[in-house]
Amino acid sequence: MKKFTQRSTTLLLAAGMGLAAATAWSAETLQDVMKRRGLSQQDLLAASKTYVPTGKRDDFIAFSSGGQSGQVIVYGIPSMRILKYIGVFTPEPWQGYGFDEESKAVLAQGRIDGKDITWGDTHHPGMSETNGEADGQFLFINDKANPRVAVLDLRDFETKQIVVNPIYKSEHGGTFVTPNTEYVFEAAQYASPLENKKFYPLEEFNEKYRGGMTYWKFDRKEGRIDPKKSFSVELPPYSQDLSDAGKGPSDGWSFTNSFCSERYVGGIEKGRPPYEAGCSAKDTDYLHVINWKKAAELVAAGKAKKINGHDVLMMETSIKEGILFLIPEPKSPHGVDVTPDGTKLVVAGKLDTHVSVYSFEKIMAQIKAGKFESKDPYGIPVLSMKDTLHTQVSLGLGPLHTQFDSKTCVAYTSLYVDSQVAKWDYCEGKVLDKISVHYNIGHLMTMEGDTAKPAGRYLVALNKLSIDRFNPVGPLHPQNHQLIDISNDKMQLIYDMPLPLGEPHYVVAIDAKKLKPAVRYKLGTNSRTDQPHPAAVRAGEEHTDKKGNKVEVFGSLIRSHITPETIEVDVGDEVTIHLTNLERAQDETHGFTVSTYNVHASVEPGKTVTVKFKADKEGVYPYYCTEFCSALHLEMQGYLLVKPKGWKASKTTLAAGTYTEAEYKANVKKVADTQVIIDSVVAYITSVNYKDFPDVVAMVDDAFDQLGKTKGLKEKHEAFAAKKDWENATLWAEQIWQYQVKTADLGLRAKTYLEQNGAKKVK
Ligand code: RUQ
Ligand code: CUA
Repeated sequence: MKKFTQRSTTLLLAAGMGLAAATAWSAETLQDVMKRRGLSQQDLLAASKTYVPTGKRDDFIAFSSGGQSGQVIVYGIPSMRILKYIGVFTPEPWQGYGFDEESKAVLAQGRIDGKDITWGDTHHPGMSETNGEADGQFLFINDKANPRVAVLDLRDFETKQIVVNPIYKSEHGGTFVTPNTEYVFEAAQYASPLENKKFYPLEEFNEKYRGGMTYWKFDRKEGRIDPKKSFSVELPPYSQDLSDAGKGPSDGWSFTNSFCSERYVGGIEKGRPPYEAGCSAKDTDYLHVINWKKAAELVAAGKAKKINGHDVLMMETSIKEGILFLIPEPKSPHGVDVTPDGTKLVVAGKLDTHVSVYSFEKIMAQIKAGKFESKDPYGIPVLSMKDTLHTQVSLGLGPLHTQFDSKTCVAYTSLYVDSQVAKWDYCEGKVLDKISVHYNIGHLMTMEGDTAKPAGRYLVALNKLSIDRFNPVGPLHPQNHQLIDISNDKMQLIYDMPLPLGEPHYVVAIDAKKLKPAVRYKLGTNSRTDQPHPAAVRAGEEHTDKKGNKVEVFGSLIRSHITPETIEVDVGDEVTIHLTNLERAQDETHGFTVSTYNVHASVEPGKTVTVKFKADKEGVYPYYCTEFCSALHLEMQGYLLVKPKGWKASKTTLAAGTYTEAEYKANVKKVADTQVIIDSVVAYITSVNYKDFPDVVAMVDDAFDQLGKTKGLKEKHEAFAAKKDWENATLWAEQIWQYQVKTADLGLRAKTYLEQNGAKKVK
């Protein structure tokens, strides 16, 4: 401890006086490095396109599905540096997600039939849009296995809500948003009876099993889905797959693919060929075309039927009201993607070498003229494929998904079997370029490529297999996200990123400038509800209540101190600990845990978090801060004392330390020396235009906040010294220094910031 103290004083002195260690630059040249590492010119070019120097930031932020982890992965483009994993459908310890009461309440919304589901098969993230453009406010993501949708707020990158689909048993084609995020929608995948827990044998598949499209109403002001205003459209058991929302001229409509419209069931155990044969026997499946705007009006007019308490527009009604149509599409398609101008939709064939481009105008003309080539077995009008197609283009084997460029008419389609990306022109119907990827690409993604205004520049290939691309880590391989530069005529592969968390089906990216995340919460916020936390406290308001066997602690956290530092309870008590992080400083997160009680909280500046447990084991349980928040982070500690039944104290005083006058004097000198540094830093900061730098203003406020806490302590240690109580005198002097260190730390950070960002002398 002593040693550390001396060293940090020296460090502070060194930094305060602007001393820096001498840096010896390597004498190696670029050519030397290329030779030593076996790099080509091409490699260097790729490196220079992705390298983001220290202190600089990425241009785009990507939100990737975390696949089976049930999380969202955030990374930067072009550096491909991972910035965050966000807990969504599954507990995530770092963020205390699932370990504190506020986040447990969010996860509890995702329970199905009263049971916790602690995994998720996350597939498709979708960003909120305003006028068809990505607005950086919210992110949505679905769970295919357990049909759920989550809402994340991009002000704090936290999961705020989980809704369970009331009528499906699985869903894949979600989440997609309408151009003003009026609705977030998802399509059922594997057909099943819509009524909860109803059993029908497979022999009644055609009659009793159903698919559907669910339109979740999003309340942007609340930042939540409103299940009461949401509805579904009942569909035949055709395995509805990926979908997209119309935009521009096609706004108000949604488009959904399907596979296995053969309605084949049974397989081997029923003495029939397997699903894969039965589900791809016919040449075509159905593209579902739905007028969701009109569907919403019909639901509002009371034309829906309640199933499991949820409004469902039955097929009969949809047919009668003319809001549901089918168009044949080449068999077993995968993605359907609406072009940025909303005039066309691209359907990828999967088992066909073609992508089919449908014209929205032609679709509408056929519907208006009532020209249907047939009806499906449920009576849904079927439009002619020939009469609605704009063009078909042969791209290669296994086309899956399509994304768009900022350049008009330019699209990119993933070719799963060929392991390639095809760049092509969907207006003229011709291939422009192809590039190999590694390997077996599923989705692909361009910057804001789902929106009315794609940003171009980069494309990410989400490859299902990585095989030999990375250092081997056992039979389970990471996925491979490959970054491709699309700013020129020829595509160039520039980076391989292993993604080690589940199979990330899809990812979306947004211009980093559109994101405006907060750095702190308003003091005392429950971040999961965005409301003031009823158990929040300000400094000095901390207290503990005990009623019967319930102990409730209203505490706080600030460098480097947990209030309270001792919690005494009786065995069997129910303990609730609320903690408010009183910090204002950026990045001053404190964590909190109690030994062996399986609780953890991440408490960012301003946040209030609650942990709860039953103190069912007598004994001594240290609690501490789990984030290395300050030089005295390890000392940010306390004890939970769980007393046995009928326990009586025998001693009532704590052991005294041994301190001398010399130690006291040394501490007083240390305080005086540190004050000199603080004064010099303050003199520098106030000599420049620091008020023009909001980040610095926040740091300076925080620094003075810390320094303000020394008030009255000088009188205190001097009074103890007068009584020759060297322990109290020394420790209170030390406490002044603790506040000074935090002040100086902030002041030096502010000074460095100002020096590096061109602050100018005032006066
Ligand atoms: S899927 S590889 Cu789950 Cu989006 Cu197409
Ligand atoms: Cu607070 Cu470590």
